[in-house]
Amino acid sequence: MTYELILGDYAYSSWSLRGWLLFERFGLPRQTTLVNFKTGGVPEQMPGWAPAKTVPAMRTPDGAILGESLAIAEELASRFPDAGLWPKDAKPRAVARNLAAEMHAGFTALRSDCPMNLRLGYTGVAPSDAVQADLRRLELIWNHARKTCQPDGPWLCGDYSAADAFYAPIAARIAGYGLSVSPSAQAYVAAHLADPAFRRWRAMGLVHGETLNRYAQPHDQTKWPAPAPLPAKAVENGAPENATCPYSGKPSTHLMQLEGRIFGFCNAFCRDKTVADPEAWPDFMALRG
Ligand SMILES: N[C@@H](CCC(=O)N[C@@H](CS)C(=O)NCC(=O)O)C(=O)O
Repeated sequence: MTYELILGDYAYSSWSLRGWLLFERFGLPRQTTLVNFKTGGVPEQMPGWAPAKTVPAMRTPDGAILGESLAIAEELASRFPDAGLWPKDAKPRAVARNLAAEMHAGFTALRSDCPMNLRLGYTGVAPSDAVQADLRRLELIWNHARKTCQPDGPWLCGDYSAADAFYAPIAARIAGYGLSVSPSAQAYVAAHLADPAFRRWRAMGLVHGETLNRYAQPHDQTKWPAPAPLPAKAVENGAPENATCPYSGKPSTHLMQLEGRIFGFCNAFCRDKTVADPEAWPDFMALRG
């Protein structure tokens, strides 16, 4: 028995992104299933997960069900004390916990006016006063965290922690809606957009699931505001240089072309998520050399 994780749509489910990052970013084992945001209600698609009724939800090997992402973070930190979900030192750990808790409880204007959509960016967005107040609050608490924790790198409290996982979808909203923030907040947003784990999630969101009109916003659309991925494409014919899929070890059946070379994968999803952003996938990049 391992940990089970149930998630929503990669492109639109910001809470699912948080739950997934808590596992993916800290190398934790899990078996993942997805609900389909197009075909019906979330609770109806989670029979057997009660009392959880939203995604993400986690079932522990001993059968506890957690439907709150903050509780998932705390429980994983208790059960995997060496994984580094929270900073080791007491003071940055306290700051990180407070950041995650404030995210879990707040920023309702930003969350409701700017729903996460990893498939596109918007331009010319005029944020409401309430969204601007949320942005000012983010600047304040992010700056406070940096001042208190003095991190060497881009993350808020030292090494990447659960607090950063909680703010990854906020970074995606700031970037995706082109919201104006200070240079230091912009650098934090850019760190999330460049983070390979975030990029893996987004790559899956580009190729799995459909565009859902209910998330469409009345703004002009633009490209996702991050550097373009390596120019890969799916191809039908060719001789792959790898006989087996870099992810599963199964025979190569689905082909991708990159930089004049042909690579093989064991199924369309493995191929297409790699086409979407080759550099996000360490096992593929090791193959590419
Ligand atoms: N409190 C939950 C919130 C999760 C949540 O609202 N998830 C959304 C998807 S992003 C959901 O499942 N919505 C479906 C619904 O409310 O029926 C958490 O911390 O994880």
